[in-house]
Amino acid sequence: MSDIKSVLVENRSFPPSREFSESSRVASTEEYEALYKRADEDPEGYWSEVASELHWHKTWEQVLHWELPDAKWFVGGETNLAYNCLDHQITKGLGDKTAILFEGEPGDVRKLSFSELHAEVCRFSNALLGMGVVSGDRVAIYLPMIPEAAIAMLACARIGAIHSVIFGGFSAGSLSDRIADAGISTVITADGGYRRGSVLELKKNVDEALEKTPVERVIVVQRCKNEVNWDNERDHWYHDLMAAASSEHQAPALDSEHPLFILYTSGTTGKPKGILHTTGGYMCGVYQSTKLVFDIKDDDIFWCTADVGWITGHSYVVYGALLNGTTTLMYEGAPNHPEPDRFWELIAKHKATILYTAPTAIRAFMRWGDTWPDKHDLSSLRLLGTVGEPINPAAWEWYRERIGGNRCPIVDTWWQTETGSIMVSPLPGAIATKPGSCTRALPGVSIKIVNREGQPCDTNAGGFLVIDKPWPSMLRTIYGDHERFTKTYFGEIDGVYFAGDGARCDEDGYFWVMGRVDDVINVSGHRLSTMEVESALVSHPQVAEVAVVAKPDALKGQVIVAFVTPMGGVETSDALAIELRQHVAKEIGALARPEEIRFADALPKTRSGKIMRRLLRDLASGTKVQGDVTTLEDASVLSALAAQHDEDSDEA
Ligand code: 7RM
Repeated sequence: MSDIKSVLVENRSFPPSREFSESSRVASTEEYEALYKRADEDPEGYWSEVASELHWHKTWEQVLHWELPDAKWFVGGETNLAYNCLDHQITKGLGDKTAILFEGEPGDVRKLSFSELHAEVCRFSNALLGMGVVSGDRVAIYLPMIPEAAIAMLACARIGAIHSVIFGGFSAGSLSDRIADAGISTVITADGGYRRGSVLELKKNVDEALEKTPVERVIVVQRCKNEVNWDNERDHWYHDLMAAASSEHQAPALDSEHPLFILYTSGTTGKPKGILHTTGGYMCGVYQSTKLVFDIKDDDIFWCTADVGWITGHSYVVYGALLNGTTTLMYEGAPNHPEPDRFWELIAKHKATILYTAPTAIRAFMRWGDTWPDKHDLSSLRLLGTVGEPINPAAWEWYRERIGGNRCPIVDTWWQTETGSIMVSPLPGAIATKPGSCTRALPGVSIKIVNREGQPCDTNAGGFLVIDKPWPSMLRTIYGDHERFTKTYFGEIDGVYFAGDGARCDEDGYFWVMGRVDDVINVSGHRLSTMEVESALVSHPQVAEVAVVAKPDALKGQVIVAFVTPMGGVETSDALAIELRQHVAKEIGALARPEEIRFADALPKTRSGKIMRRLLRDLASGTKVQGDVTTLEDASVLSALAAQHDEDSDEA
């Protein structure tokens, strides 16, 4: 882990302004504090009360079994997440209520009530079972943001198959790596998906991926009537399977610790980690956090704009909303198609009450100008949320004013793929907000800022964000690599979960997250590892060595700058730089494409041969190279790189 100081930036602090939300569930700071205290003193009591609000086929015998780093929640309990999302809601009388409100990029709208969604999920559960998919099988879902993505997830959860959703923007290569790592038996995909007016060739990527890593079966949803290649032995149309399947299915009782899903996320190495979540604890975490943070009301239309390929889509587009009997709005396409007001049009048209999105999107909207949101009636909104990266106060204020009409509280939610659900966030109506701070920990969640030795940091002093008590929705392992799990999360600071973020806690007990302290970078709210991008670049035949660093960016938070030493005899050119950028997009996906390629005859290294990334970071961001360079092996390398940069900036 790198030095914490490198990520600390000065943050302006605004005087607390109380956010009002009429009759909010937790109605005051005092109430929040009492609830927090109660949960902190007796976490098991608190979480068992939460769990009691859900349906269990069999009640647990023990709330928590904790043997660091291994947690088991609701031991001996049996439940079914899909049952809780569907059957249980129907029992409560919500059968006719809209569960999924979908709009495709071309403008097609579909509404599925809880009863209709239940029938679809049962049908697909039967279809999967009929093909031989059994409990514990791993199923990859590589779909656009269409209702079938939620149906596929819920059907897997219902029969106990472990889903692994792979974001549609990932390349065939990334798909293949994940299929191999998870031992996938079945892939669910589509003939295509709409994005910015064109068709994403999902099935084609799957075909390419499966050349390297074959699976037993592929199920294809017809979305675009796009022509696709077909393997009669392996490929099945979703609509054929559904037409033949019964809509009756009894949800089986699954052990509380039954594996629910694997979701890949970037770590410090080149190989993404398969984060494994289990059933009962994850269910309680997402249920309760949705309810408290978004202060869910019966008539909410909840729009979380994340793709289901990310944890935010899992926990808040699908599971958290449905567990609360809430209507979830799903949109397939780009925010600026056909015009930059698509989001505002959607909100006005569908009367969305909650908008939950990423700071990078907010900054893009700001850039596109106020005229776009101003054209639409956004008065249905009552609450705004952000997630994925720290939000800069200017974006926060714009969001509050232009989108929320100075009326809607903003919940800045800190959490991770690994935490499963929101850990730190204001509760609307109960916690005053400060732009840029995710404020305070949710009840039942214990966050500390500590130094490397695990000692608490002073007020406002930067340190490492850790979680010092187990929580229900915590990851249980890295799939297939429990040792890496233990080392990554519990091996850095003794006895606590290490999140990999630097943060400080202010005089009011508010948390300010500064960013990653490891080699994970955050481009537009998406996690990438520098090594992952480096491996992609060195796989190009003309590349000898490469170092990838992040550079701060006003729109995307961070962008990727790659320092590349070409193979001997290779002529560097703009064309080669373009080709290398393309190569990364092809190897990983467009989200990993470097913003900038800088060629260098050599990279700055220490005498022991370590690349001095700190220097490269300074070079990339155009700040003067700071600190000690006495260990630099060949100082001429640095001056050559610096000179190159000066030339670059002269051009600009
Ligand atoms: C939900 C999600 C996790 C990393 C995390 C942070 C950063 C997320 C915030 C944030 C500041 C926030 N999962 N992060 N939310 N930083 N304020 N509200 O994003 O696994 O993809 O990323 O994202 O660095 O460690 S994730």
